[in-house]
Amino acid sequence: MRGGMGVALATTSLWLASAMAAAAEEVTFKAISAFAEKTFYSRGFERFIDKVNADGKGQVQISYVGGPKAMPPFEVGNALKGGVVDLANVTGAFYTNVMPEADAWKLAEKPMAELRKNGGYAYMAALYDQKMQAILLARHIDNNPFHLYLTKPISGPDLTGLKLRITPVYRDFFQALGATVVQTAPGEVYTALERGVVDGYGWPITGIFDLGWHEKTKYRVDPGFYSAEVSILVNKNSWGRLNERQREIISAAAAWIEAQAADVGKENEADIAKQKAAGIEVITLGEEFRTKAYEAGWAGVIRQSPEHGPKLKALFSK
Ligand code: 173
Repeated sequence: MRGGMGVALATTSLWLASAMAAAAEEVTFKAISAFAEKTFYSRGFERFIDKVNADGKGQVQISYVGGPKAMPPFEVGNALKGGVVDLANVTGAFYTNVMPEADAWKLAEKPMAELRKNGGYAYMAALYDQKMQAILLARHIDNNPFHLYLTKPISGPDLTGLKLRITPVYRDFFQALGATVVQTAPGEVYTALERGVVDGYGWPITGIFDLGWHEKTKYRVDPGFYSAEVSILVNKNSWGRLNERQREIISAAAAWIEAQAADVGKENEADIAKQKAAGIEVITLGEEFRTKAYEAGWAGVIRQSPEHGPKLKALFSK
């Protein structure tokens, strides 16, 4: 009896001690998205967060501070690099100030699974390590072409006289076709269209309904070009604070969400139908529109990064 009680007490205190150790070990990461909460480009990140928070109880948790209301999108890269946030959901075009090469993801014509094998991912990982103090955990958006959307029609691949909203994604291409460009965060596109400050904008095939742009959009230009990239990055020092088990929880959620990039094609089709139903007309240009996009895109990456651009082109192109 007494012995049994002693064992029970010892067991209880052991349990208490390990519970306390686990509680003390639990790490909470702060996460930000460069895209508005609950919109298309944040959703994969939000699913990743939910999974980590479910699988990581007592180990690692993610506190999501939200989207551009919490931080301007073009500042997310610097915040991640400096450890102001531990995790970020962001596209390369938003942090070319820190790492110009990041915008080259859009030009990859191979899936991430292949780039993780052929050295393409490893080449970029070294640049993330040096320039961003970061690790790219998962690319959850791929297979998602960009398009030019307009309020006025065009009759060919000549954008002379048009003022277009851009990010670094589209700059070299639209300028090569003669456009005047103005960079804005996604949050400013609606007002720019409403006020007639721009005649159109670059954006991927999905998501124009999220912020109401369909109301102001009359035409979509086909074909699409490149493949939009949105990825989850982690600060290197933050990653260094995790133990093996905590890293495994995050890595498993990252692999799970990266595998879902293959499903983006279904979302593309859904938005194409939705755009049609909204009365957005399609202006179809020849395949040389797309060819020109890649030429201008790679020329831009190589100009920004003469050292790494050509190597990335060799690793990323078909
Ligand atoms: O147009 C943009 O803001 C942009 O660069 C982008 C990149 C990836 C996904 C969505 C938008």
